[in-house]
Amino acid sequence: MKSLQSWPEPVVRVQALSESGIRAIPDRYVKPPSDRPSVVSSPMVKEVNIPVIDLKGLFVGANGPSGPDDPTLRQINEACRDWGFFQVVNHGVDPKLMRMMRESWREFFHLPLEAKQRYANSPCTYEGYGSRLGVEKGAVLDWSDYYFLHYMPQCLRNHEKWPDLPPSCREQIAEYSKQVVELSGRLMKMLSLNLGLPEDFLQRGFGGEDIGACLRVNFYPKCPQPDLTLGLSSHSDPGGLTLLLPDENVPGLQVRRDESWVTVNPISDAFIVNIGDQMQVLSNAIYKSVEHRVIVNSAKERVSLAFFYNPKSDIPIAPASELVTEDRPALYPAMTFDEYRLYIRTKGPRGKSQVESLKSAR
Ligand SMILES: O=C(O)CCC(=O)C(=O)O
Repeated sequence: MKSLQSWPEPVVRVQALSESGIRAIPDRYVKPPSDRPSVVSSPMVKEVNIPVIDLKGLFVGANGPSGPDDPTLRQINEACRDWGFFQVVNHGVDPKLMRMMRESWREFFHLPLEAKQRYANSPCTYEGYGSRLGVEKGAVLDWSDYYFLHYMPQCLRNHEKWPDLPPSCREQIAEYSKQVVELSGRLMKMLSLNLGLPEDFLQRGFGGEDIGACLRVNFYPKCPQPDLTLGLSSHSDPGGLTLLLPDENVPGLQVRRDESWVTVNPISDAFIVNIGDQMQVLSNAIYKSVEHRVIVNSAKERVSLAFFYNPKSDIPIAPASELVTEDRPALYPAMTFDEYRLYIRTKGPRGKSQVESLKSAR
């Protein structure tokens, strides 16, 4: 696609803007009033947290769930159906590695600009160091920079496109991604069982072993006018499952709950798991992806690592026939993930408009 060859305007690094000491953010980052986070102080925002689920009995030194009535499976089931978001603790990924990864990436973003520019990305693949999602000229932008890289499929894994600084970064990415892929695979089994399907069902639906997996590290610099902008606009994740390692000390992620936004309170060494659009399609909307966004603040920068576990990109994803009945016909047409993600790559984050438009098109 021609429009995805290059950025429509010169790229401005948000971190550089923030560090320049400006007192007012440029107009390009000012959101329309309805999208601003000022509702934070309204009574609409509930003081609740997304469910926190302890996977200890399920994964670590255990043989797996005891059966469909397993209490942990039940908690996962309720969280998927009710929230589309939950936090997991005792998940089997090394907490020390998680902390080291986050700190290495923080170090990366604090390297001199020239060191990061070597990895500057283009909208063609989005791989590398970037500062915007979407290629629409004149779009209102988000207050964040990021780094995007592929881990799977194996043919897209290119260590040269991963930062070589700090020196341990590449090694950590490889080990972290391996462990997070394992955890994602286990969660896929739990979700399959909870849909009343064989445990390998969703994995097979995603194309088997050589699925897609990529990492986006988000860096949200301090912002002099946080009430006027967002670190990341409201969106649902286009892929399958997302495992987010948030900044432990700086909340920022907000999850849509009916008409309000719930600010997630991150738990130490936990992952925040959420359902993506492809899982919504495959499960025929039994599981739903949920809109989320990120707010920023003037006192602290924030780093988060979003690991996306996606279907193989060139196979059609459609509602599983096992989940289609007379009462619940297939809600979505088949589409490959490559076709599907062109939307967000072109338009940038836009709430749940894409998956909803597929439904209404029928
Ligand atoms: O930074 C966060 O907490 C959320 C990031 C996110 O939603 C994303 O990368 O898609």
